[in-house]
Amino acid sequence: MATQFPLKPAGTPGSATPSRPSDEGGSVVLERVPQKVKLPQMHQVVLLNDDYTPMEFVVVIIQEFFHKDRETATQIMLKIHLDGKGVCGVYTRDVAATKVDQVLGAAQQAGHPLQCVSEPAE
Ligand code: TYC
Repeated sequence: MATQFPLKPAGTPGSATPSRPSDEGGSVVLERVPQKVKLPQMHQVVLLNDDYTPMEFVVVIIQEFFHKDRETATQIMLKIHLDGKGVCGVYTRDVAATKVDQVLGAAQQAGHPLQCVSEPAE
């Protein structure tokens, strides 16, 4: 879809203003066109609890991939440990999918069964 510039000459197709005769010195009246952009659907990246992945590994993962400080990462890890799952961050769909891939790759490389999913937020 083509991007609509917010201002366009009055009298052009779609405009509420009628066109005017062209003998007025060549001036062009611009009118504001309401933008019809929607914010993208956001996706939350969720880590799942398991009985084997070390707590320290999960804290480092949350720090590394979700840019949380150590204290916040520890709180999120403990929430996951107690509740079974927890949100580590909210992103556009592609960024969330990349985070999931990064977490699963790091967990697999380290030999831990840590699971990570993304889901639409709200
Ligand atoms: N339950 C794990 C343990 O006791 C720790 C853990 C926390 C694992 C969060 C996964 O997403 C997780 N070692």
